[in-house]
Amino acid sequence: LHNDGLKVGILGIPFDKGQPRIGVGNGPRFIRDAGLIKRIQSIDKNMDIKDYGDVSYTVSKDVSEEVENMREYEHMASCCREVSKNVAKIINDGRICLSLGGDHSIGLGTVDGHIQAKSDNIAVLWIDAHADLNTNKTSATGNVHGMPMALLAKELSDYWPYLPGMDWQKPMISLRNIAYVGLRDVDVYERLVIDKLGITAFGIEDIEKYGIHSVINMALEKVDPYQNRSIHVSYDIDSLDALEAPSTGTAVRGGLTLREGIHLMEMVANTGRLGAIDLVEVNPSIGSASDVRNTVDAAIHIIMASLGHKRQGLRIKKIQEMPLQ
Ligand code: EXY
Ligand code: MN
Ligand code: MN
Ligand code: MN
Repeated sequence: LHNDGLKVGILGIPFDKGQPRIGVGNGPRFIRDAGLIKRIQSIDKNMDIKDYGDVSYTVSKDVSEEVENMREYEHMASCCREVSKNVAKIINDGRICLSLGGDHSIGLGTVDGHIQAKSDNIAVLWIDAHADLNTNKTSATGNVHGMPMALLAKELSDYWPYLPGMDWQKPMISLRNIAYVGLRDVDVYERLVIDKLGITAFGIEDIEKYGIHSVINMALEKVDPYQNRSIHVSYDIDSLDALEAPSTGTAVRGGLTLREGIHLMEMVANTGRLGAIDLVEVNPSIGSASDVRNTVDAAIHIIMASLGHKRQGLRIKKIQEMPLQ
């Protein structure tokens, strides 16, 4: 079979302090132990896959101040700084960066690293039941996994207080280059910001109305109109229906089917411009053993679709490649 030259770098981010439930830090281990690398390799034996291991961090002194209504702020800020460096390095190594969460607060670091490596020229698809668009002023929970989009958005930078130890996090992304897909649990201030700033947002009712295929075409058209940006897919497993992916901290019924999740990733893969994927919020401490198996397996299907797995089977290009002669 042909070698399309795909190079992939895997980064584990066992971070769980962006939300209150234990277990989500074990996401990377469970996803790897379910045979992630073997299954990705099965897509194409010539694919070049490198596992960069897990990110570790220490809370440095310059981040030790507390920020109002941001739980474990200093951990998130310190971890994301390391995440950003690692993601930038993997992309600069010429690889698609696959980050395994961890809770979604790590999206601040992964998107930042991608921005650094591609000098701003990226587009983000945030696939999620939630908008993750609260500031510390609007959040009802203080959980920082509900805030990464608001931290990344250029247009919201005036709505934050000084954030100690976050000076690395620059430049930021314009909301013009992000689109949401799968929203169905949006807080009142998040809705206000989406409407006021005109953020491209496809809720689950839009998927109902237009179908996932048109929704992704519309989303890509908006965030990457000239088809020249490096695409970042930040995939929160809770975008899937709670029956498909039960082992996650903020599950919401009535979500995407796995088929829709796979199809949207196949579409992104077909652009040839995928630069980074995050797969976050898999929590192996929630639900039964079979819930965990189903959730981890769903995550791996989503990842495989993004890296070129074809449900129809791979088409052999040249007759000389036929093994049966
Ligand atoms: N909007 C709620 C909050 O800010 O606490 C819930 C956020 C859940 C965020 C998750 C995983 O995508
Ligand atoms: Mn603390
Ligand atoms: Mn999220
Ligand atoms: Mn979510």
